[in-house]
Amino acid sequence: MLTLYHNDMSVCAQKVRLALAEKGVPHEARHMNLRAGDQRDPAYLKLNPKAVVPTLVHDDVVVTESVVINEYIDDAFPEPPLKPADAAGRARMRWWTKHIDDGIFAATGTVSLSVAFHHQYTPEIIEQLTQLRGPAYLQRFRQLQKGVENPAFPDAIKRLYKMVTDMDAALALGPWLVGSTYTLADIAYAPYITRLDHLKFDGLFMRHPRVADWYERIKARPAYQSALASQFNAKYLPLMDEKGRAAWPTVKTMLALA
Ligand SMILES: N[C@@H](CCC(=O)N[C@@H](CS)C(=O)NCC(=O)O)C(=O)O
Repeated sequence: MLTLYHNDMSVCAQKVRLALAEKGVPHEARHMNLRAGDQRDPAYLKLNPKAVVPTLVHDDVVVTESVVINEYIDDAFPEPPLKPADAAGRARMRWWTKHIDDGIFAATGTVSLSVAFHHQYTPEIIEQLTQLRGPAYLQRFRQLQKGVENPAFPDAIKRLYKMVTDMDAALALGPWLVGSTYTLADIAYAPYITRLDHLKFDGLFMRHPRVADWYERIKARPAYQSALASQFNAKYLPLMDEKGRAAWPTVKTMLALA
């Protein structure tokens, strides 16, 4: 029995859905409404004390942290393999997935919330999350509400642009991030480039044709269509589109892009 607790637009959950879809593993998907507070339900907190998605439950095994979950999926369901066969390739793959936890996820949160998602948070949600996560959360939220004027925004944008240029350099060496094989690294980055696309910040990667081509090949995979595209939230897309377009001139200036 395999159950995935997830959310349609969560980048962390999207990469787990993608791994399960590539494997064709049957599972029960339980969608968590993060704005309604499903992640704070006491029963869920027992599985995931941080009150975040995703969480994978496989029989009596509970796995949290999306990078760890995807490695677990590849170990528990070996076909088709999503890790390179050799040690050097696996190290390279983990270099990519580690950088998500080391900065790319946080930068994506800062950018997405500053530009678009903070508009969805009611005072009640902010209050509940502050109770759960502590006063530092409220302080951070007040900064996010400043939009592109959030003092953390320029560094977050620069981090995401570095992600794109790192990908571009890697893709000069082969069709996928770790050479000739599609791996958990490609799966992990698919939601992040998708987020830039949804925010209409595609100007960050369209100037790098190798990344643009990688994204086209990712989107063409049946797993992307079933696990991501068909589940995009119809309310979030226009919000990201509208707010992202308005922010783009500032982003361009910050990166001194032509
Ligand atoms: N490092 C964790 C991060 C999980 C995380 O923060 N998930 C976000 C969605 S991408 C979440 O559940 N947020 C809950 C909230 O907004 O209250 C992972 O990779 O699984």
